[in-house]
Amino acid sequence: MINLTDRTIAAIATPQGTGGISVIRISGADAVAIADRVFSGKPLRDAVSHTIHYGFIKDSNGDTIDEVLVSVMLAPKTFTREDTVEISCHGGTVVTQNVLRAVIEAGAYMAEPGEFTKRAFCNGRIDLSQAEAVIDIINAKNELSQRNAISQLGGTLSREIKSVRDELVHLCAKMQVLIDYPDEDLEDITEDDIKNVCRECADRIEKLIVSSDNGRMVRDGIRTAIVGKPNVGKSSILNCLAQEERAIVTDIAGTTRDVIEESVTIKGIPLVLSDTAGIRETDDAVEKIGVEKSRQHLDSADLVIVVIDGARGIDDEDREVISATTDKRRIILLNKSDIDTKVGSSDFSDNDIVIEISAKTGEGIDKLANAIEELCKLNDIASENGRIITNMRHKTALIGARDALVRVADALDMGMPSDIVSIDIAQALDSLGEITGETVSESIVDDIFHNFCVGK
Ligand SMILES: Nc1nc2c(ncn2[C@@H]2O[C@H](COP(=O)(O)OP(=O)(O)OP(=O)(O)O)[C@@H](O)[C@H]2O)c(=O)[nH]1
Ligand SMILES: [Mg+2]
Repeated sequence: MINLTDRTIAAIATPQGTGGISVIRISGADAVAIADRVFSGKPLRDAVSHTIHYGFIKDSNGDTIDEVLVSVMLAPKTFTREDTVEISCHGGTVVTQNVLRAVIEAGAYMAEPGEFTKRAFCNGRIDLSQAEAVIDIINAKNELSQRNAISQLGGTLSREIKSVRDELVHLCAKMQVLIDYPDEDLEDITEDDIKNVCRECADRIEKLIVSSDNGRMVRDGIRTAIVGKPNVGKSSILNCLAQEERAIVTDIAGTTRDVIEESVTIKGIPLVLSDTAGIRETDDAVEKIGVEKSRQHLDSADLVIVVIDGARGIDDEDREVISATTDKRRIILLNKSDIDTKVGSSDFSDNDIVIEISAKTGEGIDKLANAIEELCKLNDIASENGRIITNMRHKTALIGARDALVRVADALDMGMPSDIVSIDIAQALDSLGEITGETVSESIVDDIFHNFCVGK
C-alpha cells in the first residue's frame, strides 16, 4: 500500500481569481527537487532553509511561464513539518494554473482539501482541535471569533483537555495498581479520592461546556432583535447602529414589513441586528405576516432591544411588547429624546436597563453600546480564558466525558466496586481524546479535513 504521506503534494494556496500574487505550495520529501525541475535561477537544493529566491518558472518545453519568488523552507520548521516550497507568482488565473501544472508534471501530486493541515496533524505538529482552529481562523467573520480561534490554534483548549486527561490517566494508573496488587501495602487510594478527582474533572469539563453557550454568539454574532410597536423608530435605530441607510424610514406606521438583517460590531462585540415589523394587531394581510416574523425573531434572539417612543408615552401596545420580552436579555430604549420625553425610568422595574436615546441626533447611542457590552460580556469571557467552545464536535465529546465521570461518582455513591467504575473513566478518556485526536476514528479525521479548502 502506498503511504500517502510519502507523496509530495502541491496546490494553489491563494483564492481563485485574479490578485496581486498567487502562491503555489509544495510539501513533501521531494519538494525542493520538484521545484528545481521547474525553476530557473540559483539551484534551490543548495538553498539555506527559510530563504527566498528570484527566478523563472519554465514549462516542460523550457518556455517561461512566469517571473517568480520562491521560498524554501526545510523540515521540520514548517507548517507540515515536511520540506516545503512556496512559489509566489503573478496573481492571474491562467498563470497560476500553469505554474501548478508545471509542478505536477515535474512529479508532485495534487493535494486534497486540507491535506497540508492534515499532514501537520499526522506529523504531530498540531493536534486535531488545533487543526480545526485553522478552519475557524479562515472562516472567522468577526474579530472575537478570530481571536478565539487563534488562541485555540495556540493550544489553549488542547492544554486544558490534556491537563484533565493527565489527571484521569494518573487516577487510572493508581486504581490499576490497587486492582493488580490488592494485598500489597502500596500508596492508598480511597473511593473518596476517586470520587473527588472525577468530580473535579467533571467540573472543569462543565466550564468548557457552559462556554459553548457563548460559542455560537462568538462565531456567528449575537442575534439581536429590535422590536416595538409601529413608528417608534426601530428602523432609524438600525440605521444609526449600522451607520448607513439600510432600512426604509417613514412616518407611516407599518413601514417595515419584512425582517432586515445587518451585521455590526459594537465595542468589539459582533451583533446580527434584525429590524422587524412593528408588533400590533392588524387586518393588513402583508403586515400580519411581518408581525408574525417579528415574534419569531424575538423568540430566537439572544438579545432584544425594545423600542418605545418616549415622546408619546407608554400605551397598551408597548406594554404588550414589554411583557412579551420579560424573560429575555433585553435593553429598553426610550427613543426620540430630542423631543420632550413623557416616559421615565420610573415606569419600569429596577432590574430593567432603560436608556433614553435619539436615533435622529445620535444622543444616547454610546450608552446603548456600553449596555450591550455590559450585558453580553463576551469580551470578558474571551479574554478570561480564551477557551470558548465553538465547535459542536467538541461539545458533544465534552458532554460524553462529563456524563461518564458523573456516572463514576454516582456508582461509587451506590457502593459499586472501583474496578467496575474504571470502565467509565476509560470512556471519559476516550471522549476527551476525540477532541485532540488521540482516540478519534480515521473517518472522522477525514471528514474534518474534507471541510478545508484545497491548498490549506
Ligand atoms: N424626532 C425624532 N424622530 C424620530 C426619531 N427616530 C425616528 N424618528 C421618526 O419616527 C418615524 C418612524 O421611524 P421608523 O424608524 O420608520 O420607525 P419604525 O419603528 O421602524 O416604524 P415601522 O417600521 O413602521 O414599525 C420617522 O418619521 C422617523 O423620522 C428620533 O430619535 N427623533
Ligand atoms: Mg421600520
